[in-house]
Amino acid sequence: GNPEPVIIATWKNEGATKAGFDKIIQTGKALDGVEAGAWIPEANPEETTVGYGGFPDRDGHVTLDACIMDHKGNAGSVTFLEGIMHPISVARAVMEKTPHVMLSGEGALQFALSQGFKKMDLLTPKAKKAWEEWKIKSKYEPKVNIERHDTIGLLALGKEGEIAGACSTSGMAFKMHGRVGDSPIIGGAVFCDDEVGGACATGLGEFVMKTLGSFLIVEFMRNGMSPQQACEAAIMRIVKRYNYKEFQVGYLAINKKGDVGAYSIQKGFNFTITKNGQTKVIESASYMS
Ligand code: SD4
Repeated sequence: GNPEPVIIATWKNEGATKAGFDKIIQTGKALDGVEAGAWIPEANPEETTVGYGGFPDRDGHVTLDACIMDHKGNAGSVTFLEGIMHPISVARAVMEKTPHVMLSGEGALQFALSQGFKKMDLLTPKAKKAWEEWKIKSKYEPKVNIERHDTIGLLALGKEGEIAGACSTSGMAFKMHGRVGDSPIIGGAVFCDDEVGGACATGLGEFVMKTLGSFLIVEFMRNGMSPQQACEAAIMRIVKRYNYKEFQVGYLAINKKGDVGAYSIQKGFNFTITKNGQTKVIESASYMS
């Protein structure tokens, strides 16, 4: 028989995994679960790294990246999108309603509006204040584990044992205008292959993009590694080649049996899992102690 439905998310995101799990119980589908999970931080103004309430770029624009992938290998993504609270659902619409994989910026916004999404101002007073304080020194320095909550990556197994993944973010705070990270990159922040499993990423997107981390993890699993071993091997790719000392990347992986793995460069990464209706936050092992 199929394994029990399970959903995992980067960081402490109990609201997201519970909402995603409930959705899987309702519709049966992993894809619905990861989308419903991403909605929670996207709509939460207190979450300063995803959707509404996300910190802006250095020019004061909240620009969103998101992607989604299903068990058939379909994928959709939006990048540099402004003014839409739920970029994950726009990414899903790109996947389901267009012949394309990725829409960007103004074109992504036009598409979203044509699909009935409503435009709104995503810059909250809290995020605006943080930006104004940042502007005094205007120094871009991505911080490790700035917050407990961060870019959300999600992976789920649905009722048929099928796999899906999603990711949603406002990107690195105070990034250059136009900067796009790993979060909308299929194979970077998310990859699923229904024969093998799935992976997702959080942290410094530049490292994830340069090593195509989630694709790499799935390929490692295809070649026989466990989800845990595959996450560790993908972190080692970064550590071997780049100056990782000040930076964080965290990976999650799941295989078709529902076994999960997690690994990060720095201490402080964790993830949330909901299965059998139970939700737990688990600390990840890390390369640096
Ligand atoms: C990015 N990976 O834009 C995202 C940001 C992130 O923890 O995950 N922050 O690079």
